[in-house]
Parts: sequence; structure tokens; C-alpha cells
Amino acid sequence: MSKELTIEQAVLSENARNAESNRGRFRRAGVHVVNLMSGAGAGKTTLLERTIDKLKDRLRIAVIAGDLETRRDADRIERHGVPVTQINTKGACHIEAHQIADAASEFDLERLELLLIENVGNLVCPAEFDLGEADKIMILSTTEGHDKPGKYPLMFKECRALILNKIDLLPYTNFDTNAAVADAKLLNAKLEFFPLSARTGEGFEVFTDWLEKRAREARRA
Ligand SMILES: Nc1nc2c(ncn2[C@@H]2O[C@H](COP(=O)(O)OP(=O)(O)O)[C@@H](O)[C@H]2O)c(=O)[nH]1
Ligand SMILES: [Mg+2]
Repeated sequence: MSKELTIEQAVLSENARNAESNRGRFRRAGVHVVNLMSGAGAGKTTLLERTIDKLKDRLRIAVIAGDLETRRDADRIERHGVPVTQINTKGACHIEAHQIADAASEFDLERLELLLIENVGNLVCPAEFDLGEADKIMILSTTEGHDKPGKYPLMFKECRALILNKIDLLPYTNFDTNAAVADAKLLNAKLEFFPLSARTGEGFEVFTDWLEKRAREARRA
């Protein structure tokens, strides 16, 4: 047990060092980096596709897509006309900072304004691994149940923004938006909240306006 703990602490502290080094590199380059997290199928790739379509004429964007296997998400994103690189974690349930350092080297960071990372679909492990991002954003979808903030508190504590996706499906679920938001705000009072549908586009501009504003603020800083 104590050996297990020591190894876990060593892994996390090495990751923290790599994340700090990424953060410095991203700051110097003036690129706003966002780590997008959710359970599998909540809509990360769909949200990225629509975000790119909305913002690509206003900001220079690139994407790092993380997944256990395959290039499927990278292929979907590439069709929207921005540079993308895929990380395959080969079974690991999260991305680590050193993988972001390698993947980011494929871009000309100085030229970028917004770098979006799609993490592996999982509500637990990704929250434990700092990647050196400026903002963590999580997506919860209306088909996953409103009890998730209480069950996966770390993810909600760590995030700057919570997106509630698939609001087009609200009439067909028993999802209680007020209960989910109240529980999430108990964990994180400053959490920004964006209810939207990545499929129909409802509510989407409020989110992309906020994201664009954050990216511009980060560059000025
Ligand atoms: N009805 C509905 N379906 C959505 C929405 N966003 C994503 N989906 C669907 O949910 C499934 C998973 O989406 P995907 O973007 O691949 O999720 P990811 O695994 O988190 O990247 C796909 O079938 C999407 O078309 C939404 O806002 N409404
Ligand atoms: Mg995906």
C-alpha cells in the first residue's frame, strides 16, 4: 500500500513539473490552452467541430485530440480546416503533460492563439493530471444524469467552466438542470455555466463569445 502511494506521488509530481514547463512555454508563445474533459460520448468532438467553425476566422486555432486508440476524432476535426494532432494513450485513461509537450511541438505555437485539447473520455483520471493548460472546461450531457457533480467532485472543482451539452434532448430525459448546477456550484462557486446543444447550435454563441474573450485576455496578459 505505501509503495503504491509513493509511486502514485512520484508520477503526479513528475507530471506537475512537466505541466509547469508547458505552461511557461504556452505563456511565452501567447497561446490560450484549454483542456476539454468529459465522460465518453458527452460530445467533446462535436463541440470542438462547431467551436472551430464559429471561431476559425477570428482566432488561429489548433487541436490536440487524445484517445485510447484510433485517429477518428482527429480525422473529424481535420475536416474543419485547422491543424490537428492525435495522441493515442494505448489504454491509459488520461493524457499526461509530457505527451502534450511532444504534441505541441508539431505546431508553430507563436502563430497560434487558441490550442484546444480533447482529453480521453473519463470523469475521473483526467482531472488529476495538470497539462499546463490555462483553463479546464468540462462537458456534462443531459443523458448522463444530474447526480454527476456529487459523484465526481474533483472534475467539477478543477474546472473554470461547465458546459451542459445535448439540451435538445432535455424533453426526453429526467435531467434536473437546477439540481446539477446547484451541486456543481457547491463544489466550485466561480464555475461558469453554459447550457447548449453542440448538435443544433442552441446556446452556442454565448460559449464561443466567452472562449474568444478568454483567449484574447490571455494574449494581452
Ligand atoms: N442530440 C445530441 N447529440 C449530440 C450532441 N452533441 C453530441 N451528440 C452526439 O453524441 C455522440 C457522441 O458525440 P462525440 O462528439 O463523439 O462525443 P465525445 O466522445 O465526447 O467526443 C454522437 O453521436 C454525437 O452526434 C447534442 O448536443 N445533442
Ligand atoms: Mg471524441
